Amino acid sequence: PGVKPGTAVLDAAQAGPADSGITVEQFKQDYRNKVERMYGDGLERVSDLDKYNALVSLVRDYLAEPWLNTKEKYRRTGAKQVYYFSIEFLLGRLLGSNLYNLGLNEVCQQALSELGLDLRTLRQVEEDPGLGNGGLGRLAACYLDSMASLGLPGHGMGMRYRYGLFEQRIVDGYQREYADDWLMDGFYWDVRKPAEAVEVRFGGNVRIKSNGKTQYIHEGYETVLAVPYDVPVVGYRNGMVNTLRLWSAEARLSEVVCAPQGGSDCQKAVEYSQTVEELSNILYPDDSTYEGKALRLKQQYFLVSAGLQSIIRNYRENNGHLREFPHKIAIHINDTHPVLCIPELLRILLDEEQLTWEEAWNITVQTMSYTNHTILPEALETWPEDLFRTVLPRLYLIVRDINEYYCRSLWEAYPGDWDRISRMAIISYNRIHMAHLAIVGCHSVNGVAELHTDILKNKIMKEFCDFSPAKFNNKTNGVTQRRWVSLCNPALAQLITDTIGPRWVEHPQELAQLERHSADTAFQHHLLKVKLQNKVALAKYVKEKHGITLDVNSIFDSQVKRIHAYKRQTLNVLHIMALYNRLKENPLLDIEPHTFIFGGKAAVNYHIAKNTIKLINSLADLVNNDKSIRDKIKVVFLENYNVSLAELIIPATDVSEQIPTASYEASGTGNMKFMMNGAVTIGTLDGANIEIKQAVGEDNIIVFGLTAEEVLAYYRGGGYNPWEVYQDNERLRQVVDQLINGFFPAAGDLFRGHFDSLLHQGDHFFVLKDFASYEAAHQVLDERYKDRPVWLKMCSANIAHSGRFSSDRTFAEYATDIWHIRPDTLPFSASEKQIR
Ligand code: GPQ
Repeated sequence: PGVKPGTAVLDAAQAGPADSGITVEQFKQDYRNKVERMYGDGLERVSDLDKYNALVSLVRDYLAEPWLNTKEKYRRTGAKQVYYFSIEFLLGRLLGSNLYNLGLNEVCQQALSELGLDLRTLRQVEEDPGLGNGGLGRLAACYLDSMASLGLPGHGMGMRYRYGLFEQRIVDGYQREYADDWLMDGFYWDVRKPAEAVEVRFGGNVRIKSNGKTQYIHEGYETVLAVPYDVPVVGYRNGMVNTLRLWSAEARLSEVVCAPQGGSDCQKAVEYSQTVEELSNILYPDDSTYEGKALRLKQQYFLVSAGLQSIIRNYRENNGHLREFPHKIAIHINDTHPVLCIPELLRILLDEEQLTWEEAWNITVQTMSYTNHTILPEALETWPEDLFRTVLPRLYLIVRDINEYYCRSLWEAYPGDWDRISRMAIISYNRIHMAHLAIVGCHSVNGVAELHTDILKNKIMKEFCDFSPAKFNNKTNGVTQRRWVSLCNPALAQLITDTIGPRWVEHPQELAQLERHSADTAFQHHLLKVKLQNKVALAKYVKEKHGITLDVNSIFDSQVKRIHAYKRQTLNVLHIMALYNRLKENPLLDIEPHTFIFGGKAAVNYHIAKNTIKLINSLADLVNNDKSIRDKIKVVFLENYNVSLAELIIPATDVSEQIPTASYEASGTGNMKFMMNGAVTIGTLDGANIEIKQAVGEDNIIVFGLTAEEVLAYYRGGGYNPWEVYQDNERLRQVVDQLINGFFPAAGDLFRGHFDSLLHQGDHFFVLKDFASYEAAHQVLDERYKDRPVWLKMCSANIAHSGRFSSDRTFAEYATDIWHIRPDTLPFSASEKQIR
């Protein structure tokens, strides 16, 4: 604790096409004034936190005008607005990216330096807003950046959790979770909008009133106030600022004292307000096992209801006709968590706007679209009918109506096929299936990589796809090259610009021009220098934070992501153990020195994943302290992996470990970030790895292991026999035994669970089965690395072909195919690049 991952600063020469119109002198003066007005003290006397806050406040001032202009322009042009609903947005620090996108980075850096300050230091003061778990949340953040940068009127709707994902500390090799109190020192990027608060209703009951027309009267409910906080989302040098609206649950104490629940005593009122605020207190730090927790259902409804009410209110204020709604508004549902958007929009259209069922249903389906992000069965949400009815009585009736309407149409298509209808129903066996509701209530359903979409269409959602094939489509994920190259690896960005000019920043597919230079000695020399410089920066952090010295001339081999059985950190560990054993047997073994880097959080109650962390740390202890292997291998587990740490690790990495059991990783996005930064992937043919292979060609990626088809075929046949593999491979047998035979001196029976899952429980994730081919793949990697020109050519090819994995590409596809927004109808043309 105490040491935070650093941040890189862009080179002045990297100034892009447009400038901000603010001079260094102006900036200095504005900044001094800001500090004095905020703190009543001089710049020399305030703390770093104060300096940081003042800087954010100044940047906010600078972006106020473009923000206002953007909103004004949307109103004037009546452009179609996209709302991306997500229960997570893993934003990362915002100061650097906002300065960069505003075109103010160089000016700010220069101004601060003339004032004797360092932008890098101030950027490090910022807490990572921990509003997400992993890939899904980070993807949502990349998409916000791309929507604004593409000039797309697209906004985020999310939750303002009081406590983000836990802070991970490693104590004695174990993960310990601490509250992530990210708001402790305030969050200066958002604006509280109490006047735009809305009420969200829970519980109570529904009375049906029928005088000519049936009316549903919701009574006896409990009201929670949803207060929005707006965060500006700055587009890259295009004058555009979209909005991420984060909702916070509040109780008005003055109301509560008089409310029946509160009685008249203040103690009760305070207790009541605490239960209300619980709603937005925490992000569920659990992306693995899924429990139907009432609080989580309430959170989902809270986000959805508040978000939709505010969209409709705004639409109405601008005189929108509901008939036109789907032409003016697109609502995107990020995985099943916001699926309640469907019944909630229906509720508003039916009960508040008095539309007929047909009208309301057509509007809803045309407005809504849904992305699926996993086929893991435990992540496909279902809710007990009883719980749903109690918490959301009106929505329950609506979902029942949708189900009936839908089952009737199924009956028409498949008369008498009860089995099929019950498999496809939204409500079956007393549970409500959120993915089914999503498929029925949306006009588009997409997967996040080609293989994933194929599996959805042909397996998991096959019957739905047979019934309405036109809905299903693929949108391969992407990541923003602005944060994941320009900002986190400015030296590489500079080298690319020096080599092919600056157009790649906005047109990443032009990176392909690098291919021509990939064998140039001079280019390769520079690339190597950039990588080394990034390794030095990471090594410095590791030394300060963990006291471990890294050899910057070794291969940096990284696996950083959530800890999960299917992601197979264990496979990586077993391979390192085998390598270590070989070194022990033959200390003269000629291998390239390796640094194996791990990072990632395990869900709080996911025991085997938490033990995997202990396993990695136990291995690190053993290996790093064994003088006999002469530092040939090092293992480090970097604590509290988050966006900022990723920005430090990824640019310094040579080898990107993407080794899930094929078919499990819907896409992966870390794989894309590493690739853009010139790392070579060692990976299975899963998720987007397959498309990375297509992009770079098979010489520039190392693949191994079972294919998804083979994995699924084994499952159909009841699995495989790990004992056979274990018996046949001596090196493998040795490392598996070492999990329990005292090899880890202090571990006792700690890793028995790993041992059993590999040998006695059928090795569900094919770790043993893939071991030999993984080991062989590593050998190929080492050989390639030894021939440095060959290796550097591979690195260059990865950078050159990463353009396809820009989220700009992904979002242009979403815009045209799903939301039906043509780029030429966008309110900001590409040439309009001034921020003022
Ligand atoms: N993903 Cl459903 C998450 O990070 N959290 C989730 O709750 C779900 C999916 C990931 C998925 O595992 C990755 O393969 C994807 O690359 C990522 O979503 C973004 O699509």
